[in-house]
Amino acid sequence: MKACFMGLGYIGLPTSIIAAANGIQVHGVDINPEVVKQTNAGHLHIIEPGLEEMLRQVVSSGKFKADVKPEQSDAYFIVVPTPFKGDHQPDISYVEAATRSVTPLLKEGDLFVIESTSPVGTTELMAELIHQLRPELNGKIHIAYCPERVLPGNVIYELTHNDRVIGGLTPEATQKAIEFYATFVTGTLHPTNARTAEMCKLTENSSRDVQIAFANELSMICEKAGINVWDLIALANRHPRVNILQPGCGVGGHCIAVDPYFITAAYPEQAQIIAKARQINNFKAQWCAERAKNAVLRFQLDHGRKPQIALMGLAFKPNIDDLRESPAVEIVEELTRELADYPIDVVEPNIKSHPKHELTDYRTAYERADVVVLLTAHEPFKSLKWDDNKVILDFCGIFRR
Ligand code: SAJ
Repeated sequence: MKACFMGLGYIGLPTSIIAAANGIQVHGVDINPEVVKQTNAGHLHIIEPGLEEMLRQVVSSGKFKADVKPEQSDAYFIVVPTPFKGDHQPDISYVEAATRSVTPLLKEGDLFVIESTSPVGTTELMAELIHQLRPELNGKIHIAYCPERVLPGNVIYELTHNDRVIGGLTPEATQKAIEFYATFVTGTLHPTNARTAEMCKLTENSSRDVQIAFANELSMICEKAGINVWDLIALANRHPRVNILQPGCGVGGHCIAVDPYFITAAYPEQAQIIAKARQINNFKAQWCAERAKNAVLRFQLDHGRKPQIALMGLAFKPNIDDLRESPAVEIVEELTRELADYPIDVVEPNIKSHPKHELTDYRTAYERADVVVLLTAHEPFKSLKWDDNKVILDFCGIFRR
């Protein structure tokens, strides 16, 4: 069995490496020649624990080869990004380009799977495209959609252990795709149709976004009501059927803050809660920035001097070095711009340097700060001691006060 993976990014690369480690002959394709060069040399261009060793093994065993062009295979996987164009309208042009580039190689009986997060109907659209370009293959290619659901940082475990949803355009295509994934997935493979599988991926991340929006809304209500939101949520969660998530300074990353727009763009009239949740989670970052600015100005009024400020955390979630779509970065940008003539320390313990901000050690920044703004709940921050002499804005629940 030979498989061609189109896209060697955060999902395509780990999936193709794990497939190769399980006996599949893999041809991994990326349009970036530097990625191809590094990958063939056994260097991982993404950060993922344990994966580089696996890459080296499959490269040296000859099971994995990266290239800038696809090669004839038995199965093709589209794992390219689906960004936005204009006002949060999904752009499937990379999926289309990857589909076009493998179409000339297709032969009867092949499997063609889209993994890229995609608007509902994309698999059908790509099937039409393939049939248009290769009419003789109409009905002879097995086409399916199979979303991934792994958590960056735990990819090797989750790629092999998580259940997966597999939706073919025909029951035979679903079956063919299930047989492929069964070579390396020990979780249950759930058969469905392509549209349901596409919607399932969007639903999972939208569900989490809506639940986080609920926690963020509670945090803003509690501030007005003079209630500790962390205590409140912990107490409400003692109910056997309540499980509220944690508030923060907004929602970041490339998935949860993005995928709901795939639904709202296509179904604007129906997707009311989903759209509102996006607004609330975006607004939460502005709300935090406003609170921080007010605290700084209040300190200056009360003490007759400018406070030393510590902005703690840039990553989009705890204990990672990923700053993509991070609300903490958005808040730090706004505060360093609007409070440009104030002494500010920016802290991010998971990265060595930042192109724009000089980084300060978290203990030094905390100790000398008058106003502390906690943005990301990194583990090391939990060792800091609460200090009544500081104004501490704990947006991510380090002190739970
Ligand atoms: N967050 C909160 N409160 C919480 C939980 C998370 O504010 O209680 C925030 C985080 O700080 C972060 C954002 O939400 O800014 C997203 O973090 P996350 O850990 O919830 O999720 P991601 O974006 O790292 O990964 C998600 C996962 N999806 C779900 O949990 C439904 C993952 O399984 C998906 O594979 C991934 O999106 C993806 O690629 O789609």
